[in-house]
Amino acid sequence: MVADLTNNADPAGHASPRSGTGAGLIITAVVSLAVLVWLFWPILRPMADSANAHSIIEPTNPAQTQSQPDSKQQPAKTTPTETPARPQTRQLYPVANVRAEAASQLTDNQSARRGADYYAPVRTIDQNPATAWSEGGSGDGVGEWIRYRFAEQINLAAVRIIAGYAKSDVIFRNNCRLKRVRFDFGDGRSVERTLTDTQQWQEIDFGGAFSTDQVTLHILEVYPGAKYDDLAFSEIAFIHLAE
Ligand SMILES: [Ca+2]
Repeated sequence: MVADLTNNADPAGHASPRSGTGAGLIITAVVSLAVLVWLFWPILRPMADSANAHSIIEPTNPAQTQSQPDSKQQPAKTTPTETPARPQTRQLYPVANVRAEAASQLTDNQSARRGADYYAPVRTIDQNPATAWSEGGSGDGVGEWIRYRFAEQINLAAVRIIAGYAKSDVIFRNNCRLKRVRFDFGDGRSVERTLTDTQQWQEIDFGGAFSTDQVTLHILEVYPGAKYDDLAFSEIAFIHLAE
C-alpha cells in the first residue's frame, strides 16, 4: 500500500507539488510587486507625473512652432481684405476713349477747301500740335465751348493744354488763344483757371480729383489774335487718378 501509494504518488506527486509551487511563486511575485509599488508610490508618482507632463508639453511644442509661421503669414492673409488702400497715381487718360464736340466750328472758304474736319473739335485730341479746333462764332471765341466725353467715369485731376494754334509761331500769334476758362464737370461743380500765353504745353491742376464722365471747357476770355478774331487751340490731354 505504501509502495503503491508512493508509486502512484510519484507521477502525480511530481506534478501537483511543482504546479502548486509555481502558482505560489507567481502570486508571491505579484503581491510583492504590488507591495513594492505601494511602498514606493510617493517616489514613483512624481516620475509618473513628470512623464505625463512631458507627454503634454511635447504636442504643444510643435503647435507653438507651427503658430510662428502662421503668425508670419497673417499679414499676407489679411492684406487682401484691406486692399482699398491701394494707391492711385496720376495717369494720362487715353484720348482714344474721348469724344469731342463743340458749340461751333470754323467753316470758312479756306477750311472748306481743306476738308470739313480741318478745324473740328477732334483736332484737339489727335496728338498733333499742327492741327487745331477753331470756333465758328461771330466774335473772338468768348462764350464758345468745347466738350469732352469719356468712355467711363474717371477721377479727373488735371488737363494739359496747348492753348493756341501751334502750327507755327506766326499762326499762333495771328489767332486768339485761351486765357480765362471754366471747366464744368457735369455734376454742377466747376473750376475757373487763367492760362499762360505760351505755345508750349501747360498743365491746369484742378486741386483735387473730380469723378466725372465729361468736362466742358467754357471760354471766358482770350488773348487777342494779331490778324484774326478766331479762337483756336491745338491740344488737350486729361490726367486722371487710377491704380
Ligand atoms: Ca491737334
